[in-house]
Amino acid sequence: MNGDHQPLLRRVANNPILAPRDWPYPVNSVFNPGAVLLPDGTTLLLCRVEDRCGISHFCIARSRNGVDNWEIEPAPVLTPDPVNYPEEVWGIEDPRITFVPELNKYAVAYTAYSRAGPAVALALTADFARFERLGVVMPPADKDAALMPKRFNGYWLMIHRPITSLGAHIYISRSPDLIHWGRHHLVLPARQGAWWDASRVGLASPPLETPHGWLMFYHGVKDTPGGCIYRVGLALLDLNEPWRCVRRSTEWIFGPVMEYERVGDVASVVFPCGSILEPDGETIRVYYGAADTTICLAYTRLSQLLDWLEEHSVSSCDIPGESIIT
Ligand code: BMA
Repeated sequence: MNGDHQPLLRRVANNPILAPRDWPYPVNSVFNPGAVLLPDGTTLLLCRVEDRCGISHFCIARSRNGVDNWEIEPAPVLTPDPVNYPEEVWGIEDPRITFVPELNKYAVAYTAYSRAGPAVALALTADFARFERLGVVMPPADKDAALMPKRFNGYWLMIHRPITSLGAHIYISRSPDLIHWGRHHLVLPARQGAWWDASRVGLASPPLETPHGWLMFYHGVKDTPGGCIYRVGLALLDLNEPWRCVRRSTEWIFGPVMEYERVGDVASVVFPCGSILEPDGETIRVYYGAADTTICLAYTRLSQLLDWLEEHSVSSCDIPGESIIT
């Protein structure tokens, strides 16, 4: 399996780094965290925590080295608020964090879940203590979203994954004010047939800015008679026009092989929502949910990913001979 013969992502030995038993209050599972490196060097994970009713909220864990000695806050930091935000009645899930220098705030894009289905909601925070909710920004069914950290030609950009009658593909949309969104543009479609990413694709962690373009981890899903398999692939979006996909990996770079990735509430899932490029500009930490049960960490290197992508990609996001959407 690719990613195992020559692993691009290397798991830390103490995975899972965070598990339900570590939590200071009773929970079912902890997974799919957003991640950010704070100015003082602390790593902050905004963890998705599923309670023992099945409803998710967010809780913060902090660590000096991003690997161990996590300090978990004694109570949730953001819980569903169905009175004011009915779209959250069945929980809030899968936060993805972007620091936005223009606002001097972090933007947290997350899934708000209700009987209408999953929707994308956005909140702003300066301190991860108080959050300003902007409400639903992409109506159901939509998820797997992150805000790009700056404006392009005056417009904010949001990566997200609507489900339409044509399938579950990655889009970028534009907004003048973070509230009103339009000009929806297909960026990266699911492939077809037997491909590893044929059933659905979605953003993994928010893309990393490199001189060569925005490096994007994405998840791809394959439906099999034994259930879904969630794996991770790579794409490179144009630096100035990120709605243009420049390269897309043919193979996945990371898949569920360890027991903690194979066995859990949802089997065979690796699901990154946060990655951190360290100050050396080279080391990348990828935080991911394993089997919808625990939080794990893998390391990789930026130059290695870019070199690999050169050799293992198609130079557009379509596949020659397979027109997916016309
Ligand atoms: C996706 C999301 C993730 C979850 C994954 C596997 O659709 O809901 O939160 O980790 O499915 O169950």
